[in-house]
Amino acid sequence: MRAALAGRPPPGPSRPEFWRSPLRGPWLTSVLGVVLLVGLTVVTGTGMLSYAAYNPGLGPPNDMTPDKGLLGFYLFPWPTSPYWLYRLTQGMHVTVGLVLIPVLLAKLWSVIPRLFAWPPIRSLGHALERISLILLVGGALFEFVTGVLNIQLEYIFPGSFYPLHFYGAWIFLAALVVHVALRMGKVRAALRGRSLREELRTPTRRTKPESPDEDGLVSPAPAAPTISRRGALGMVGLGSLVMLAVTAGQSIGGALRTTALLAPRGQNPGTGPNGFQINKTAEARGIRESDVGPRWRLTVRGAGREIVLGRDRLLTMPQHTAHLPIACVEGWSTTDQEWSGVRLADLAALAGYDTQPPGVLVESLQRSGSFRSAALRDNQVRDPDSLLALRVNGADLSLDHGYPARVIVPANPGVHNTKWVTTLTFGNPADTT
Ligand SMILES: Nc1nc2c(c(=O)[nH]1)N[C@H]1C(S)=C(S)[C@@H](COP(=O)(O)O)O[C@H]1N2
Ligand SMILES: [Mo]
Repeated sequence: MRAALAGRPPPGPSRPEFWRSPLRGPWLTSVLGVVLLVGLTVVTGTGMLSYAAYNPGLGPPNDMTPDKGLLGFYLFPWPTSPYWLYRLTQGMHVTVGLVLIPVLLAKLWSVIPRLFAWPPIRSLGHALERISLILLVGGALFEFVTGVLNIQLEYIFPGSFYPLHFYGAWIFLAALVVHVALRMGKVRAALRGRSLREELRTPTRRTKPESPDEDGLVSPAPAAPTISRRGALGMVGLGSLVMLAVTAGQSIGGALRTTALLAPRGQNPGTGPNGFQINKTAEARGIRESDVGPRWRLTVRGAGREIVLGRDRLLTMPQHTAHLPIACVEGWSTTDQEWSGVRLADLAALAGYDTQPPGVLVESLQRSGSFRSAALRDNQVRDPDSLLALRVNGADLSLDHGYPARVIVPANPGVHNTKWVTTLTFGNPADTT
């Protein structure tokens, strides 16, 4: 049995001569691997920050992964300054992730003969290595696919995006650490074996296969080259540049917004004071005109007190102005908008917390669906730029931007800037961070 398995592989992709590209080899794989490693470090780091930005330590409704255990080891109170922090980190997470797609595909192409290696399992060590590769490749594909689906289509898969993308990331990361540790030596040797500069000067007609390698990446029966390594790397780079060009505008904004052809929220959010991106419209969230008319009231609860205010009353309180962006987990963000309204700290004072206000649970009119409420930490309530906004860019909030009142907090993920607010409950929720 063993001899049969170890013998000649069945016809098809398990035969080394099936794979004929003269470009495949340890050098090309290593170059793509290094680019991917640098990029994925950025994507992973900003992804971990994105998770921390939700302040999951505040418990429900923020925490969508209550069973995270030790995986939350690095969580820290998300700051409110610099106010553009989440705009930057999440813009990078999504943009760099999308830009890496061509590199990831090229890297997988470069190692595909190994997927069919024969015999499939040679030893226990080999079996373990292959399992780690399944977790690595599967984890990478899973993270890219869930990420892209979340920004393009939103939550079409069963369950919530957050736990899937979060736990998937840890599986992927563990497999990546193993992979890098196992391959670092080979990568070094492969990169030393050929000069990048030389390779970038080599045209197709002078392109030669790499020398045979023990991993079987180099074809034993290479076809004549139809493209140079320079050309192949150039195509991947061009693919990444195109991804960058059609997405980065959604985070950078201004005139570039019109170039963000792949951006899910459209390139033209309209004009006027309320002419900036809308995530969920009032209609989509089932907000009724009657809910937000003259009968709308804000309930502020605190240390044994409960106050009910109308919008007119809120407008007679000291109004404060802050220039802040909306930055969504989906990667898009707005440029700074001029919000004005009542400071959250002033509302906390109404509720009995004159100094050092605690955190707050914010609830909206929205009856169901995600993001109808969010918890903010004490540092977020205390920031003088944290507002219950009533107006934006000199006009009343539009219904879609959260009229009669919405939260806006510096560096806060968009999803926690709750629209159509009805209740603020001050007090520190169980903080397990
Ligand atoms: N009540 C409520 N608030 C909400 C949402 C929601 O669906 N319901 N969406 C959030 C998300 S995901 C984002 S990115 C911001 C977007 O704010 P905007 O639509 O005013 O740009 O609002 C947040 N506030
Ligand atoms: Mo969002």
